[in-house]
Amino acid sequence: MELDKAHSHFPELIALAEVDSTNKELLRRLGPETPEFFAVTAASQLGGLGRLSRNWVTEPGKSMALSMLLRPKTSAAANWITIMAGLALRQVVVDLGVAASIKWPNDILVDGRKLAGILAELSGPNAVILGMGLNLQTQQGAPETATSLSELGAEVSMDHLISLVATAIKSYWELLNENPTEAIARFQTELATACSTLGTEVRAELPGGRNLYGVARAIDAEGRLVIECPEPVALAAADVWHLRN
Ligand code: BT5
Repeated sequence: MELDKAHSHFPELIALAEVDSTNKELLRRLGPETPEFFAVTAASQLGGLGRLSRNWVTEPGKSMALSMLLRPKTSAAANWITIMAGLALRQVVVDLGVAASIKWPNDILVDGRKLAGILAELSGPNAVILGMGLNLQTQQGAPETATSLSELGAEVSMDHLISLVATAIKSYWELLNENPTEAIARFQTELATACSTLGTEVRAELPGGRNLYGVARAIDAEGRLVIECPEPVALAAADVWHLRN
C-alpha cells in the first residue's frame, strides 16, 4: 500500500499487508512507553474484530483498517472515545460528500447501511486502542447491509483517507482529552444532528439479551444512550435497532 502522506500523521504507523486484527497487533506491540497515536494499519485482516467478538470484513485494499493508541487523562475522556471517533469519522465522510449519520454507539450509516464501525478497547489504566474500519470499495464477503465510499460516489485513496481520519481524530481528541467538559457539551450539540438514533423509536438489546423498546432521547454526560421506556433508562452498552422515527 502506498501510504506516503499517512505516515506523516503518526509518531509511527506500522503498515502491514495482512494481519489477524490491527487492534490485536497494536496490543502485541504495546508497552508502557508507547506514544499516543502509535498506529497500525493493514491492507487485509484475516480476523478483523467487531464488538462482542463479532467479525469485521477487511478484504485486501478495499477497507481501511486503522488502530491507534489513545492515552485518556480522565475517565470522562475515556467514556467518550467511541462517540468522539464516530463524530470524527462522520465528519470525514461528510466532507467527502456523503451524507452519513451515527448509529449509537459505534456505527456510521448511510441510508441505513453500514459504512464504518468502531471498536475501542481499554488496554490499561491510560491506554485505549481505538480501531476503525471504513469501507472504500464493495467487498464480496461483507454483509448485504454494508456500503462503501465508492458505492456512494466518493473515490479516495487509502493514503488520503488515513490522512483525513488522522487529522479529524486528532482535533476531536485534543479537545476531549484536554477539556472534557467543553468537549462533551460541544459533542452533545453536534450529535443532535449527527446521530440518527436520537428521536428514533428503537429496540435495544442489552448485554444479557434482554430487549428494551422506547424512543432514544439523549446521550448523557457519560456517553450513555437515554431511552424513554417511558421512564428514562441510560444504557452504557447495547445493540440498537432503529425501528422508525
Ligand atoms: C463494529 O462492530 O462495527 C466494529 C468494527 C471495528 C473494525 C475495526 S477495523 C480496525 C480495527 N481492528 C479490528 O480488528 N477491528 C477494528 P459491531 O458493531 O459488532 O459490528 C459488527 C457487524 O458489522 C458484523 O456482525 C457484520 O454484520 C457487520 N460487518 C462486518 N464487516 C463489515 C464491513 N466491512 N462493513 C459493514 N458491515 C460489516
